[in-house]
Amino acid sequence: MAELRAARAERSPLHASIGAALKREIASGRFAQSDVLPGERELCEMLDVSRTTLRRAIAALVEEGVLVHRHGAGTFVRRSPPHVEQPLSRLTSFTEDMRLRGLAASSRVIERGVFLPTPEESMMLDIALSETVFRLSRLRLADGSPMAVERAAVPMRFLGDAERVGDSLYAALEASGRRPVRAVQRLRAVLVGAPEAALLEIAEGAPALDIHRVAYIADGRRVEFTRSTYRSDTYDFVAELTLPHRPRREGGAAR
Ligand code: 16G
Repeated sequence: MAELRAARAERSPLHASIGAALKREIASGRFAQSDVLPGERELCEMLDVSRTTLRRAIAALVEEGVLVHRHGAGTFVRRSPPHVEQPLSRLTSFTEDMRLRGLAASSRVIERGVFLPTPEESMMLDIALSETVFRLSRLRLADGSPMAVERAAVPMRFLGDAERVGDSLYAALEASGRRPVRAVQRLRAVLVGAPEAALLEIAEGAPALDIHRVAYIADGRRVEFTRSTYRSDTYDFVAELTLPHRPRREGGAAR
């Protein structure tokens, strides 16, 4: 902390010097063990600064993305999330994808239950508005870092019992013999709104990938409609492209 105190002697505005010194401490791994910053009072004492100066320094670091406020839990050092390359041609689940990469998948449930479908869900799943769906909205994390917000809907008739859904939706579908075998996915770039930004721990208005997946079981019925928002700095979606088959013209080479 000697360095932090020395920051006071620097000539730039005090909160900026304190912010820069805090950044150096973070980079040196000082707070890495718990990831949580000490409380305001402790930091003020350590740095010998007022709460106002400390708050300004911390607010600037939150704005920069170095620190993150978690409601009711404190201010954390933002760990850089894992970066993942995801082939677009494989129909795998989040849990499987993370396991394959040696990362621990976890979820924070935002909404879970059996509901009547929204008009969009009924249309995308090709079911009547009177048929119930199991809706599961989750923040998906890899090694504790937020990667995506996923809002899935599955017609109840394919699940039987919603209680059977544990950590993995695809594992539950597999267990009921209804694992999707094919899916159509649409990706587009979006700017995240405040609620998703807070969950993903990125700034409001930051770019993200919006993905809609409609998945089918072997007999062609739709089993899943999921809308996801993926952080743009965590995923590279990779697609393999091949030249379409072109019939040769009679007596000559294909154009
Ligand atoms: C993937 C799928 C999502 C599916 C989830 C199941 C994309 C864009 N999305 O994240 O549609 O619901 O896996 O994961 O790939 P789980 O079995 O771990 O719950």
